[in-house]
Amino acid sequence: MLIRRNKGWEIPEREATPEAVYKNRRQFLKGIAAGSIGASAAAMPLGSALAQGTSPTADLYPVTRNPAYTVDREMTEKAKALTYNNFYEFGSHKSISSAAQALKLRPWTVKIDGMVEKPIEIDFEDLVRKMPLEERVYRFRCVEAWAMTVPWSGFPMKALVDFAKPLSGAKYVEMETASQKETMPGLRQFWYPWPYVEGLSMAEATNELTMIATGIYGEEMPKQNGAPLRLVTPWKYGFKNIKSIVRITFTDKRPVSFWEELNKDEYGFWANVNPKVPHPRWSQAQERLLNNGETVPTQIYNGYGDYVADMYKGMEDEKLFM
Ligand SMILES: Nc1nc2c(c(=O)[nH]1)N[C@H]1C(S)=C(S)[C@@H](COP(=O)(O)O)O[C@H]1N2
Ligand SMILES: [Mo]
Repeated sequence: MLIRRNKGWEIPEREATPEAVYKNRRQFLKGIAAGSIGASAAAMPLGSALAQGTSPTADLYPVTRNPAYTVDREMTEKAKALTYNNFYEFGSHKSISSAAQALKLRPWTVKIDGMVEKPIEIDFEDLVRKMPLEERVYRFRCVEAWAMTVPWSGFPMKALVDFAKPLSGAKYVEMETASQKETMPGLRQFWYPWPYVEGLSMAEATNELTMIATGIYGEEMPKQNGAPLRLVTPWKYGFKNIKSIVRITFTDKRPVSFWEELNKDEYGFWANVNPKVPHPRWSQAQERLLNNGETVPTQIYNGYGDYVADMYKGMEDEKLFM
């Protein structure tokens, strides 16, 4: 069996690893997990948590790419997406990837509560094994005007909503990040409204684009990118994409997001990408690609209008774009 060792993410999307190679690689990984191949850790193709023998869910990756969600943009180099991060719990700068390694991932319980038939607490491992995992390549746009293109592994949030069985009166989903005082130095910055929370309308949460990501670049989610599960809403500014979720609450009241609480004039609830609506302190007309520093025009809804614009019909009085 031929294993391609080069990393698909470092070449343009059109040349990236085809599905068949993925599947083979997955078999190969299963072989390693079962101890049937005498490979040393150094020879393993992904340098993943599995290679370190630490994670009980590493066997799930890589997952098959869904070809319906690809973009005409160069994939961001893995090393860049994994070392230029935003995760205020670990520091208010972009170089938090090593600090974030302190995040404690086991046990990881997700609480599903509020307006649901039956509130539950479920272990992350049990949850992820129930969900339909796939890979999707999405653009990602931070409100600070940098952008990347990455392959997320995960499942449609709709699958989780179906699993949670919300009551018909539920209008929003609120999500909350873990608060680990021992591992997260940012929590001592008391002027922030911890824990980090975010919210979506039910229509947004069940939109086909909305993902709960549990991996990236064919591996389990690295801690700095929001392990073990984080939200991905590619048509919204990055801050909506809440990391390291421990609680999902269905409610009839609109949640107040972390950044909205801090400064609602700069960071609104809807936060849909729009080149024509500037941030009060900078333009949103263009964005800088993390990959090569190139500056390109920003697209309305980050290029995903066909999937999402209908949800906002009749909501023109809302501040949909900041
Ligand atoms: N809990 C939590 N989630 C968060 C953040 C954060 O500080 N804390 N930052 C957000 C912002 S502003 C961005 S741009 C993305 C960055 O995700 P990345 O580091 O995987 O690129 O995470 C979002 N999710
Ligand atoms: Mo961001």
